[in-house]
Amino acid sequence: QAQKKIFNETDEQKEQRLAWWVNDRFGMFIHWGLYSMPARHEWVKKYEKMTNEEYQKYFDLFNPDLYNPKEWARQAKAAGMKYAVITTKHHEGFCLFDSKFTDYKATNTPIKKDLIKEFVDAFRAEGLKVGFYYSLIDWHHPDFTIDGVHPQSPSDASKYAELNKGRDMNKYREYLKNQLKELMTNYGKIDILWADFSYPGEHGKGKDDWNSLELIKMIRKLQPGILINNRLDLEEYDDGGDFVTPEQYKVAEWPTRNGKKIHWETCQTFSGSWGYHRDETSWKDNKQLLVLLIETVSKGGNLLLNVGPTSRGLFDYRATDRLHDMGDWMTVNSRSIYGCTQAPADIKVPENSLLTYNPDTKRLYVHLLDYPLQRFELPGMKGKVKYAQFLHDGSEIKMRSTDKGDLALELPVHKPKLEIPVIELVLQ
Ligand code: FHN
Repeated sequence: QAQKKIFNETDEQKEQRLAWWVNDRFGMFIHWGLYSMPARHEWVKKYEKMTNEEYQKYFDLFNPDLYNPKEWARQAKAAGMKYAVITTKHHEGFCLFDSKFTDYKATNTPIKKDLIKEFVDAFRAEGLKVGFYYSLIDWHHPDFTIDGVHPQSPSDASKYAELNKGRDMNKYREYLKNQLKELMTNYGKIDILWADFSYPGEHGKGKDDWNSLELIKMIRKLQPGILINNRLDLEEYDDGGDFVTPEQYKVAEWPTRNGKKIHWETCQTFSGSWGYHRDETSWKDNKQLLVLLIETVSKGGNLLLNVGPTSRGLFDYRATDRLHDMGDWMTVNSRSIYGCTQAPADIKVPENSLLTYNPDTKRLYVHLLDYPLQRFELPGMKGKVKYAQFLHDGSEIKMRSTDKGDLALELPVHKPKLEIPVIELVLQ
């Protein structure tokens, strides 16, 4: 399929622009807004069909008095996360940043703060890259036309015309552009723009509703090194987004376009909700979370793992506990994540394990999902490995070749005290 491009960036220049992101692999997503007060999902306004008036009480009372982004940044860094993407505005339309173009913003609530400014300062101080999530959808703005996902979307489609009388999407497009310009101008170097989301089709909205082509050109002009996701509905262009964004499911294999592997980042929640959800019960356990991270990297992807802070400004204790546990594992095993990718195709994946590979150091990492008794065989690896060790303590693992051409590793009977032990192989 002929390459249709917006920009005249070469593939090498693009890979250079994305190099830090490909290396870092692991980031924090943060969904925070007025929806943290009802604390029953960030789509609560839609699910409960609330009007702006019914939702106003959350604006009037929003006061995250315990907000301390330095503590958030400390937890993210300790977990091994290298970048963070925060909702500057979610579908509810409430802006965490001090926008000139609306009164529906944090600086007009009891907290009276530009929460985004403090966020970028704190995360940069910890050495993390910063990204902005920005909702293209806005359920508060008077000119955003009521459509299929809007809280007031009618069951009878013939009602749309009446409901949208007086709503002017030209004014909304102007608002969208002005706010993105503020975000790309007022907060220093922004590393990622995570636009969310397009849903073209009947009663939907896509690139023409957002004026996506103009937006992406403006964003790149203001922030030349920025990475942009694929949700502006510009996928007809090879460079209409830098990475694809599968979410909330296990990605079977490295995504491709026209037969070529493309950059991808899966975003996932600890529980079933992006926003703080007090009564949510489906929380992933520590092993599931580690497998999610390792499996993603084993298929050449990034993991953006989400926290939904409370309306007091704290991480949910259930998230803090999981971040801490992931950090314990990453402290001794991050070498199998950072700078790693899918193992070469000619290396067979041993049973009950996941492989990652660092092409620069030529080291292969075997993640043992089910600890084997005493021996562990690497099919076809005879003569290909110089040295083997446990990654967590750097202790040698003795190995010998089998007459079948495999490599047999001799493991201690007792499993190291780790959710998922990792063997580092120095290849010939
Ligand atoms: O509707 C949003 C949802 O609330 C959340 O922000 C996710 C995160 O990727 N994006 C949309 C659903 O895909």
